[in-house]
Amino acid sequence: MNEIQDSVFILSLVLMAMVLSAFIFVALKSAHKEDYARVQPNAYRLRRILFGVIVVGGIFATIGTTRSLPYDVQHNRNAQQAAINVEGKQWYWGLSQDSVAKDTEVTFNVSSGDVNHGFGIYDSDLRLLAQTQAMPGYTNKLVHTFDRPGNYQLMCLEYCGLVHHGMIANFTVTETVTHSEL
Ligand SMILES: [Cu+2]
Repeated sequence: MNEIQDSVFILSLVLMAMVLSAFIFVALKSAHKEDYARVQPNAYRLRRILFGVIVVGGIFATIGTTRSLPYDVQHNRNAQQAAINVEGKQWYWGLSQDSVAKDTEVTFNVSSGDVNHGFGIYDSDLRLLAQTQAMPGYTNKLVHTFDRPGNYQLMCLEYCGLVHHGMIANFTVTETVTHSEL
């Protein structure tokens, strides 16, 4: 993953350098006067070509990159499934179940009993793994598969009042199925 991020970073730098040099080129040339009627046809032709390149490149980039999005993996990898109801309230999380076995495809049905909350799942290093809105009168489905056992934390991601910061619930992912999950 880091390699991808590194190459995206370098690619961004290269593209930014190209945009910057275009600006510098235009700024340096700005004092130079040219007959518009003579320049126009060439410029329009160049614009058409560039537009075509961007459209075709965009189609290929879309096809090439959407295939590696993780959404499909969430839904297909596991036989084991669980549905957990989550209700956010000032200032706690009500959970129908607070542990699952690893590699379970968990569907969190997230709602709120009062105001808007943000439902975020963090691992033990406090890395955000998945999140969705917890809204009154509406249920958001968040599908996540925990591939490592351990202690996770569910935290509120949207300021919801005085004790927003205390709106934390523990969530356990076990190596194998335990009694409380049956
Ligand atoms: Cu909150």
